[in-house]
Amino acid sequence: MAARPRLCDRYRRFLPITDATPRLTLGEGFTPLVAAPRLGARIGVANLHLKLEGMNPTGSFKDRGMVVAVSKAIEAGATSIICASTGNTSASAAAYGAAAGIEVAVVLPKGAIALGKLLQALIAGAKVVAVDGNFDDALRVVRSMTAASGSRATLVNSVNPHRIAGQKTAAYEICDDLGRAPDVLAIPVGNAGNITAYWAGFTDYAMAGIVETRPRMHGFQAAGAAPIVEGHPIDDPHTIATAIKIGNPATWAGAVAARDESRGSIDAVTDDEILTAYRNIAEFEGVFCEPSSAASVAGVAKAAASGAIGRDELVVAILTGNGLKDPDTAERTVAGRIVESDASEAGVLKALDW
Ligand code: AN7
Repeated sequence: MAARPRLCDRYRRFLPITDATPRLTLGEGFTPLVAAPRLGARIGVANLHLKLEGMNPTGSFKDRGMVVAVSKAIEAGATSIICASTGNTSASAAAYGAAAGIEVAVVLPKGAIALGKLLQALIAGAKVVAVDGNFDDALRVVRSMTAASGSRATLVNSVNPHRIAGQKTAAYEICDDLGRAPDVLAIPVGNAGNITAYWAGFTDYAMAGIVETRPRMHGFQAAGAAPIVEGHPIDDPHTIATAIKIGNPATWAGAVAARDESRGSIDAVTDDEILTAYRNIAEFEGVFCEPSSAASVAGVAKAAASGAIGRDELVVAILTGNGLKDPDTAERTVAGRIVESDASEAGVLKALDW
């Protein structure tokens, strides 16, 4: 496997990996960074790139951090892991836990998880508990369950520093692919671990002298779940972007530091703006991402319109998860588009209006 090393080997000098760390992998990382000229022209930026994190093994960026967190958990002797999740963390924990042969428990807000993500956790054999409450309630429960030393399970939410360490690798990949850091990094913000990890990753590369600059970090929350924008926790967050439906982000301070140190911003985008971006990403670039991921592109469109992002800046938007995870939102978006016909050439020509 010389041609394509493991992610943890490629960036080992920046990761908490030692010779004692088990070599676990599902082939995470190395995701495409693709130019998006048609989408860029549509939303007012001339040099837009999309980082396709939905190409990770379980279809989201979570795998970068999960591979490190689960490896370190096993190294420390853990036999079970637990997390709260809006869906993607649980899908990733279930998969890496299965591959490692350890017990996985996931605690989810009842009725608020995209179908694909729920099925990923179940099919991998995780124990799934749906609680009467939102993500913030679920996180509170699992944090208190694992707070005592000697707890039977390792917490693999992004409050686990190994998760953040692994997620930094996406920033390294972007710099390696571009040969420089971008001017702007646009990213959805939920629990705020990822924006924190990217900023740490860009900072690692700048400190190591691999890049000369760091990007402005532009984070975007859904308008009904925008605690950092509003400056206080939201008790009852709401948005169609269920992955980022979070009212009290665990890594709030990290997001604020990334924003301020980079002279960036954290802004809100409405569900309508998210859904417009979700359709545009697919229709102009052929990339199917999940609604929460489209918050990054919705945010770039908004910031380009206001002048906060300049037309000629090098912009990278992170598409954090795969569109196939949330078939219900996709189905609602395209409802009524199928035209029926009898099985004849004439019928199909007529149906196509050709
Ligand atoms: C597709 O899975 O919080 O700001 O429990 O799934 O690091 O939380 C997911 C978050 C963006 C936000 N895009 O990242 C979970 C969870 C997608 C996501 C985010 C999530 P953070």
